[in-house]
Amino acid sequence: MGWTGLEFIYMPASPPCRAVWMCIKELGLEVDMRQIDMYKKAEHTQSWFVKMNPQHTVPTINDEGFILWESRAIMSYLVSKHGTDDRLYPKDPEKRAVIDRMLYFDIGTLYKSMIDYFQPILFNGSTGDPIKANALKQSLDYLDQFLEDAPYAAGDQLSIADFALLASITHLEGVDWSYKAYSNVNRWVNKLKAELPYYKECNEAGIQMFKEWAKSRQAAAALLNNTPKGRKLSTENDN
Ligand SMILES: N[C@@H](CCC(=O)N[C@@H](CS)C(=O)NCC(=O)O)C(=O)O
Repeated sequence: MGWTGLEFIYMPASPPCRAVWMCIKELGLEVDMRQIDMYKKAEHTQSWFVKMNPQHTVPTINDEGFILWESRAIMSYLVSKHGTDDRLYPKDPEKRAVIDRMLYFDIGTLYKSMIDYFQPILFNGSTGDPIKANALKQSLDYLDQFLEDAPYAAGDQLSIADFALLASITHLEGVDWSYKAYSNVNRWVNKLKAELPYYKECNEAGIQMFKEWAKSRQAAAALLNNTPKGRKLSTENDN
């Protein structure tokens, strides 16, 4: 495939990248996929990338010179700029407001509670903080309530909020944190996995990649802390 004019810089293990990738697929966009290696080569710290995105985060897109990062902003931009309709992010103020509410819930509450809990475990080898675990459980409870009567994250229709939240929730599969007890969340995840023809392509290898990286972090932490090898990550099942 030749140069499409729209470059998508990503790493499959990154949930926000998986969300944008699903959005690209749903919109049927042709993009230049530029995968970078952040784990071994720290390619996101290289000057070409930092010049482009001083925050050096993926996903980042380059749409004929227009550079944008922040996955949720990228998704709304892609729908507005390249969507054949506004289905995934309707212009109707109320519909859009509900989608925005869910996107803010994801970045500010759900995904944040996951990062807050797992980051110290994966980066510092610490055992899970029960207060942070509770915050994560509470976020999952909220999402479970939101999905009680709704087939999709923001109501009756698939939207970019589903991509953001689905990528966040399935990230838990990489650290063996079971969300099955949240029955509405579980039903919604299974429904989307079955409905979205691109789910596997955009998610499975990335989740596996994250899982292996998380295991290697755990082994390194075990060595550092002189704890027995193979110690399980502190997950919900241990609490
Ligand atoms: N809120 C951002 C988060 C992006 C983010 O933190 N991405 C991670 C990978 S999951 C990253 O690029 N980290 C590298 C860094 O911060 O240097 C989004 O949704 O795009």
